[in-house]
Amino acid sequence: MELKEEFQEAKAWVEDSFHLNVSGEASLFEVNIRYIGGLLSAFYLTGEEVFRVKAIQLGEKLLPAFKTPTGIPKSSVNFKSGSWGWATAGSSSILAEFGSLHLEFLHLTELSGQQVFAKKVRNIRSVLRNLEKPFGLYPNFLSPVSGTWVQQHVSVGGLGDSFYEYLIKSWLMSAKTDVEAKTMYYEALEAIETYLLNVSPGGLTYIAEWRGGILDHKMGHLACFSGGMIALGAEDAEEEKRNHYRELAAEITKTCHESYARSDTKLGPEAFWFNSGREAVATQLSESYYILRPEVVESYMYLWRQTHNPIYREWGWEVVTALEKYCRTEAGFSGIQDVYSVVPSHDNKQQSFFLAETLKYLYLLFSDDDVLSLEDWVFNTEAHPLPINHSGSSAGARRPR
Ligand code: DMJ
Repeated sequence: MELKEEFQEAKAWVEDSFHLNVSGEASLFEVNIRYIGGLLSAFYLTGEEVFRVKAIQLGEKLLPAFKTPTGIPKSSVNFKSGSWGWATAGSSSILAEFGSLHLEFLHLTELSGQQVFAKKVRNIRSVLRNLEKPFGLYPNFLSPVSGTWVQQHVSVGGLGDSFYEYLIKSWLMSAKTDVEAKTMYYEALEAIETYLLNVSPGGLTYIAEWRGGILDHKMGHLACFSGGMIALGAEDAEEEKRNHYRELAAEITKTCHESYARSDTKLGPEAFWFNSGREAVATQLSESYYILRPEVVESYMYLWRQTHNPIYREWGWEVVTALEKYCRTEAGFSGIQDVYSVVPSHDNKQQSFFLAETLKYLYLLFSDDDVLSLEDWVFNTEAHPLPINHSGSSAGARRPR
């Protein structure tokens, strides 16, 4: 983006002020997708050694979280003491968290020569592969001690989401050699389609949440990344399913657009329902907020690159206009508490994924296809680009040009 001065400033901060010997609990997942992902991208895009070194040091800090009987990591780790603990889910580990390490950890092995990172994520893969799955579905909670599912809650939104994303992206990042990831992705998608996919009376396609066989007819904003994921994966599906997946991706993305279009601000709520005659709208204030999330524009970007249908740029522009109107503040951009009110009540937070993802996907939506081409890059779940392995090495890394 030619933001060279800002880049130099950020690099100086990483060099001088990004200290890792700090006390306090850090989330394995968030540190991985936001910090390690960001550092890896910065290294691949610039070749600056400091980013490679920091990414590896940070990766080493996370390793104590894997000291469990199954090797399924716990959710948090203390950088200073190296102790590790439980996170929000009581005694379980969360599918989207331990299932979204694969891309970054393979790159850590590639860039450090240490096999330990790759070994950790390959073990997670094999534990998951070998587990009995209810109807082929992956529940969101797993005990890292016994290696058994803790609850039967399945979701393509929060708690599950990026696990599915990392399967298809592992296949793509390996230059289509990681057949296991591909197989697991299409099997999981098929189960999701069979048990979670629905069409509303008004004709909107959505992915519900599953609780031991009972459906919650709602979709979280987070689940809206799935339009983009299904589009991305459509091209490598069996030939007779490709068109079907392209259409499914477009339908889900259309539904997510509806959740924006049906609000007064033209920004979408945190969750929207399909019940009691209501479609694609939040049903209570506690789920009516928008915190600058990226998933909907992420799908517009993938669908645009796949189809070049101008509707996706039009929809993206609606978001730009609404962000300017309702989220811009003197100091930056802020989330809003109610997308159904045109008098914005700001939450006073600019989430880091706004720059990393929301603005990046919007930028890419309006760029030529060869800017971070999908032939050469996969985006981690925080939209940090990682190179596709065209060289056949273990992770897929290519030295920066
Ligand atoms: C991001 O941190 C990542 O995309 C994550 O996978 C879930 N969603 C948030 C932003 O909404």
